[in-house]
Amino acid sequence: MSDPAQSLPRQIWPEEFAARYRAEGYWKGETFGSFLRARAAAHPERLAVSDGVNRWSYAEVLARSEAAAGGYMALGLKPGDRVLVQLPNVATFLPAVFGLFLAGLIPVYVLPAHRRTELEHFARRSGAKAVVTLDQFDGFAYPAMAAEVRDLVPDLQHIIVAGEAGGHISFDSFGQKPEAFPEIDPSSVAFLQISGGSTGLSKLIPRTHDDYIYSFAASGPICGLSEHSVYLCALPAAHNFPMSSPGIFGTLYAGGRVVMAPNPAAETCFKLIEAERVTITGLVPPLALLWMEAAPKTRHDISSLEVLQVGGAKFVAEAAARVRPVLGCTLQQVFGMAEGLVNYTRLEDPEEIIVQTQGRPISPADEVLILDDEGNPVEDGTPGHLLTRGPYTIRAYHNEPAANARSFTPDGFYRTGDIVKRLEGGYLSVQGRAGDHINRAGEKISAEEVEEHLLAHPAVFDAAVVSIPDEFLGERICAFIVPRGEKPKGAEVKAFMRKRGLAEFKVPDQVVFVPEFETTAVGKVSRKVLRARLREEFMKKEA
Ligand code: OOB
Repeated sequence: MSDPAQSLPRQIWPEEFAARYRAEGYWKGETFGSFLRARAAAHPERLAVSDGVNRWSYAEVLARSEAAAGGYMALGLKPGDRVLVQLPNVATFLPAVFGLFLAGLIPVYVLPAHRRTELEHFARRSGAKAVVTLDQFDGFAYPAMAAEVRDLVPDLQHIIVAGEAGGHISFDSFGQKPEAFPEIDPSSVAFLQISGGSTGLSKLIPRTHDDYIYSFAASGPICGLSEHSVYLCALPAAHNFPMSSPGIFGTLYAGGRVVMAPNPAAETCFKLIEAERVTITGLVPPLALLWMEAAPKTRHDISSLEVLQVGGAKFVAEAAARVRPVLGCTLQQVFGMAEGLVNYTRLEDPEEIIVQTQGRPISPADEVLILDDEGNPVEDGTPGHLLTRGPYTIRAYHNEPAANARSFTPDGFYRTGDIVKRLEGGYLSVQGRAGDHINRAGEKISAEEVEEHLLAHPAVFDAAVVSIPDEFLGERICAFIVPRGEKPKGAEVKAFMRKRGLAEFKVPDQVVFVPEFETTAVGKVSRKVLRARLREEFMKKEA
C-alpha cells in the first residue's frame, strides 16, 4: 500500500453538484493566482498590506509572490507538494502563501502557537516537504523547532526562513521570477486548513480554489466590503475566520487593504485603528469583552471602525448588546467552521437579530439540516444537530477514512457537531454542541488529545479532561487526575505538558486530583459519561 501522506490531497463533489455550482455562478474558475494578478493589474499602486515594518502595494505583493514562487521552484518543489506555513501576522504572510499558490504548491496552515508535537503531526499527516517560517516572534525561535521536526520526519527537507535565516534557506533572498508558472486547475486543492480536534488529533481540511474563493468573494458584500475597506487582522491569520470571513483574502478580493496586527490586545489594535483608519475587524468573544472594557478609557480615536465581527465561540446576548453603545460600530456575529459553512448576521438586520442570533448562511446553495437524535428533522425553534452541505463545505477530510465515515452522511452532509435552533428567516442560534471538545476562547481543543498527553506522565494513573464554563474564556480546560502513588503538583503537570511540545492553549487551566473515577456495577463508564459527571459534580461544588 502506498503511504497515505504521499497521495495528492483531493476534494470531490459529485459531478451533478459541481456542475450546478458552476452553472449557478458560485464557482467561477478563478484561482488565488489569477485573482491576485487581476487586482494587481487593475490597481497596481494601491496599498494591499502593511505591518509594523512593511507597506506593500498590490503590484509589490504580486512581484514578491512571483519571486517566492521562483524560489520554491528552484528548490525542486513540484506542483501538488505540501508546504507547512507557520507565520504570525506579518505582511510576508501574503507573498509566502501567494508564492505557493502560483507555484502550484499546497500550503498547510499551522498556528504560531503550535509547538513541536503539533508541527510534527502536521508534517507527517500532510507529507510536507518544506516549512516556511519566521526567524523569531514574541521571543520564540521558530527555525530551531522546525529543525527538530525535520530531524524526525524524513520527507520534510527544506526550512525556509523569513528574516535572519541562520543556516537555513532565506525567504528574503528569493528574487528570481520563474520563466513559466504551472497551469493551476481551479477545482484542485489550494491548501490544507487544520480542524479543531473534535476527537483526537487535528485533521487536515482540503479546500479548493473554486470553493474557497467563492466563500470569501461572497462574504465581501455581506460584510460591507469595498475598495475603501481596511481590514485589521487581529486574530492569527492562519485561522479560517480572519483568513476568509471575509478576512484578509476577502479584503484583497474586494480591492481593500489589510493591516496585520502583531497581537489582538486592545491597546495595540486601537493604535492601529487610529493610524490606519481601519473600518472592519474580527475577534473572538473574550477579546471583544476586553476591547469593550478598554474603549471608554482609550486615548485613541477608533471612530473609523464601522464593523466589529465576533465569532469562533458563542457571544452572549448581554455582551453583544453593548457593542454598538460602547464601540460605536455595528456588530456582525459570525458562526463558521474551517470545514465550510459560514453564517453572518447582516449589517442591516434589526438590532434584535444581530444581538440574539449567530446569523444565517452565506449562500442560497447552503443546505442546512437540523435533526433530532434519531435523525429526523426538528421543527423551527427546537434545538437539534446541525448538518450542512453546499458549494464551500468539504465532503471529506484528507486521508481520514474512519473520521470521514463518522463526520459525513452517505449523501455528503457534514455533521458539524453543533446543536442549533433555526429561527425565522433561517437565522441560527447556537445552543451548544454534541461532542466533547473544548472551545477555549475560540480555540477548539480535543479532550482526548490532552488526556493522552497527561497519561504519559509517570505519576498519572488516569485522566479525564473536561470543559468548564468560564465567564471570560467561554470555556476553560479542567483536567481531573487520578494519581499513581504520590500526587504530583498541578504546576508540575502543566510544565510536563509544555515540555511535550504542545501549544500553550492546550495546557489545562486547572488540575483537580481525585482518588478514583467512578465505575458502575457493569464496569467502567464511557469516557463521555465520565466527563459529563465530573463536570456536573465540579459545577455543583463551585456553585
Ligand atoms: C471557526 O472555525 P473553527 O473550525 O475553528 O471552529 C468551528 C466551530 C463550530 O463548529 C462551532 O462549534 C464553533 O466553532 N463556533 C461558534 C461560533 N463560531 C464558531 N459557536 C458559537 N457561536 C459562534 N459564533 O471558529 C470559524 C470559522 C469561520 C468563521 C468564524 C469562525
